[in-house]
Amino acid sequence: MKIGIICYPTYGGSGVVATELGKCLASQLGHEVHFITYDQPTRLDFFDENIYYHKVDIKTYPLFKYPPYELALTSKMVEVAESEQLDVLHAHYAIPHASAAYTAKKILAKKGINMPVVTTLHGTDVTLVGKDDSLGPVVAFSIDESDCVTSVSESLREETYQYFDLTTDIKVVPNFVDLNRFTKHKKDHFKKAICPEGEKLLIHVSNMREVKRADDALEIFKRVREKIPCKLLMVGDGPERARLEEKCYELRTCNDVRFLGKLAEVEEILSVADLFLMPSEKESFGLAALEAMACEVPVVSSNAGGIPEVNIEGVTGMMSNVGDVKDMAKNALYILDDENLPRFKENALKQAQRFNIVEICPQYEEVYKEAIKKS
Ligand code: GMT
Repeated sequence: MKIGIICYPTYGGSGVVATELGKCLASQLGHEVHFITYDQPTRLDFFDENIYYHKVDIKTYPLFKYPPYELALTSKMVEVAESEQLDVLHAHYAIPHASAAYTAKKILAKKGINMPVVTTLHGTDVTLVGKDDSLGPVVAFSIDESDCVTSVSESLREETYQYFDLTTDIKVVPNFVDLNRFTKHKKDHFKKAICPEGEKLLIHVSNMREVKRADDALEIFKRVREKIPCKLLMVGDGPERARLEEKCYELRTCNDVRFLGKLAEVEEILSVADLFLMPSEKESFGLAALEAMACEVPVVSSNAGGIPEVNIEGVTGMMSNVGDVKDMAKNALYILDDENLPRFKENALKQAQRFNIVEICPQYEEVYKEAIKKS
């Protein structure tokens, strides 16, 4: 198949899932994959004969207070679909990709080209941004008009039906992890450098937006540090980062907290961590937690959204209500106890193996076939 993938090229979840899926479809399953986006996707930094990247060129003009990205994207989809003779367009994250794909489909139909559209819902495109009145009607319409719709968790599927009055069937295709890349790497020298006295190492990885409640990670760490020697790594970057760094000074923990920014090879640092913190307000799936688990790191998290589908209570980690940092700290101390840690680590890996990309990727292949048949 020739597959067009429309996604955000950023470090965050939906872009990562779209890129890893495209890589797998091309390298493992022999499809031709065309990424259509405004920048080189973060994890697409190599050559593969079956992978193409088409950059959306956004024109500015003094009249435009807001450059018309959606129109430029739609035009690029039409151009690529026609010139590369695509079989299917796969929009990752509904806004504005699903509505752009809908318009592209209509334009292509006028040219006598049938173009099936698959939309994958990732989370905030429904639960935060999508349900807002300013976008809701278009988001609901374009989801309903897609030939096939998938969501990354059961919880997101349910929430989507709660928020929108839809007639379409949403199929759950869970997120996945590349177990060849996300595996425990031998990086003992990292651990020695970060935790010279054998301290326990906690880690938080996110795009540091408000919804991640990274403050809570700092609060949990403060409480854990009162009981056992430990260090915290804060990985990623985002609008909250400067404030979070300030907060470490307020909490008087900055000697033991390091902000590392965005890391291209996050699996290397995950490999030396003992516990992953995901206190999110909302989380449709929690890909960052899954990647940590694949590196044998158990998870202390909130029980928001789809997290319970990934982090199994008392098995791969523990969960608390959103904002209950006291309970999360208690759970962290329980897991970090040398009596318990090896069991949690082992279980985390076993659970991650259930989300092996090699098994999940063909599920998307089936969705494409269904969309082609339907349209
Ligand atoms: O979490 C974010 O802010 C990024 C966002 C995205 O779309 O890039 O992540 C969402 O999609 C990920 C991949 O499907 C999921 O693992 C995340 O749970 C989801 N985030 C939220 O629902 C807040």
